[in-house]
Amino acid sequence: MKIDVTLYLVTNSEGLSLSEFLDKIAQACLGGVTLVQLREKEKTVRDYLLLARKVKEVTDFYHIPLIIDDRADVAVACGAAGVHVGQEDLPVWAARKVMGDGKIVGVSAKTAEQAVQAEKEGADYLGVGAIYPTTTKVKTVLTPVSVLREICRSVSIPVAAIGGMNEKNCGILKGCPIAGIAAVSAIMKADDPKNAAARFRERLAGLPGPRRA
Ligand code: TZP
Ligand code: MG
Repeated sequence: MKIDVTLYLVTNSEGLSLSEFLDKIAQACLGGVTLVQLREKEKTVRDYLLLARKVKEVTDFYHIPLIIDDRADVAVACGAAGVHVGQEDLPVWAARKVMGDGKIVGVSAKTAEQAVQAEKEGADYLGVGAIYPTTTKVKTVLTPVSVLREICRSVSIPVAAIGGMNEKNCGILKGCPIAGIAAVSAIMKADDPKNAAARFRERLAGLPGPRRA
């Protein structure tokens, strides 16, 4: 399955009404994000599914694939394009079994060993970070750019860098063979997410490592 992680929006609905949240996602799609992940840590699984169905209407409208964080069951139930799992979630092989072969399984990896293992088990892409400190609620530690490079060299699936990334600091990854960048705050907290995503895309176009989208 072809996956474009060039500019990967990871959502955060905190502090937003439902309509504000859906509108931010729609604006980000208009601005040029290539993939959207619904990421909710506080909701019941039932509310997560309800929200996923609403978000999917938006992403479908813009023909952008939707990935569900953590929960393969929610991903299947809402008809999402895939699921994203971390090192403490369903193992990759199990997520693949639930999702089926035609769907996307993304994985968070912090070391080359985890990356290689994830690829072996059937991951379609990797999220690697946090590259910079982040204000988004997440259990993570910083990943040096040297490790990001090592991970990119160790696998043949696309790698997206995540964590504190924005249009101004993404230059640090110039020449690094990532396939793209994932961001929460840089887009979700922008007053104009369409413009934020569009500017980010422009900066990324000037950053080519050997990209593997
Ligand atoms: N995984 C590693 S850092 C992070 C996740 C989900 C959060 C990134 O959020 P932001 O706001 O783009 O720093
Ligand atoms: Mg997770």
